[in-house]
Amino acid sequence: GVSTDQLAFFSDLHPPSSDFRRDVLEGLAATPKTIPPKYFYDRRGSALFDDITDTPEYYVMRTELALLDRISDEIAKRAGPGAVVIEPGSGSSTKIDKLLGSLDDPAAYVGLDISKDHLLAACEDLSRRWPSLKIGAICADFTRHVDLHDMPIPEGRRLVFFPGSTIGNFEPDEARELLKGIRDWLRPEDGFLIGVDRVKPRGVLEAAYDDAGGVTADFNLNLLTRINRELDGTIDTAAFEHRSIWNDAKSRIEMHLVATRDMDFTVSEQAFTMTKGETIHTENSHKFTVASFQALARSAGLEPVADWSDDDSYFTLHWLEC
Ligand code: AVJ
Repeated sequence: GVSTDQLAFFSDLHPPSSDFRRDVLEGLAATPKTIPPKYFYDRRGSALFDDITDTPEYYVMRTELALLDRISDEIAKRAGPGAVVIEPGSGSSTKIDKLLGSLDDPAAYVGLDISKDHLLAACEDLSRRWPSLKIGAICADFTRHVDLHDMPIPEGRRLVFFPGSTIGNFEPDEARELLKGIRDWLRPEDGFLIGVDRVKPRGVLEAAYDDAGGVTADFNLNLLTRINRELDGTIDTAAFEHRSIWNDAKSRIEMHLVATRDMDFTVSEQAFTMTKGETIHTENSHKFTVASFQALARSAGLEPVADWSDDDSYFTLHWLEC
């Protein structure tokens, strides 16, 4: 494992680890069949996600990065000197480096993640790139309420950073609970910067989740390969097709794996049947308008204070306060 020596603190709340086998067996037994998107990210899935961000159709990552560059002065002004950056789901080094590089002498970084290994590796990398920064780590499930009151968070104005439109992966009720949990970390002077992908023409969205090079298709289909490998599955992956579809009523892109013929398979010795055209629903990516996201934030007790968008109105960074 990774050492915790160079960290200012490490708090392990021992979050119950998710159970791939149980979730897949339950999801395949349900109607309609569904598997949570968090299981995309095995080694190959994580590499494929990185490749997705390089496709011409997937505008999300590059739009947010360009926006972060454009508004760096405003972020620095709002955060003030000596900020303590808190990142739930400590993720992309490119984004956190950009944010830290924009700020006026940031004092500390606190990462939170459900995976201890991922968290410690990310914090260790960060400490190598930002040697003078105080770095703390909290192993916890931030989709549940995480109480920071008794934790040794360094003094200073807090800036919670939640980029990437990860919020879009949650159902509205779950998203509200998550935001409420983050609200509880904030004091009146603190800020919360969150990246949110916007509603836009359906063709743009469907292409972003079904690129012509087939990278997103591979990413989606890799879930079946993972099931076969890790759960002793007999799924004929060649008999499935990737589909991305805009659900207007729910304002979300859905990804599915479509069975192209009737079939039987087993996973961990449990038998399943699918009929031609039946799908396994693997991801929802909710999209917001500025107003619909502000309404969600308000319903979680957060106050929208500022927002910035790219010139195409594809993506918005919202600054919220408690
Ligand atoms: C990582 C959840 C933000 O929804 O855009 C990208 C995941 N799935 N292409 C998104 C994803 C397919 C991504 N998030």
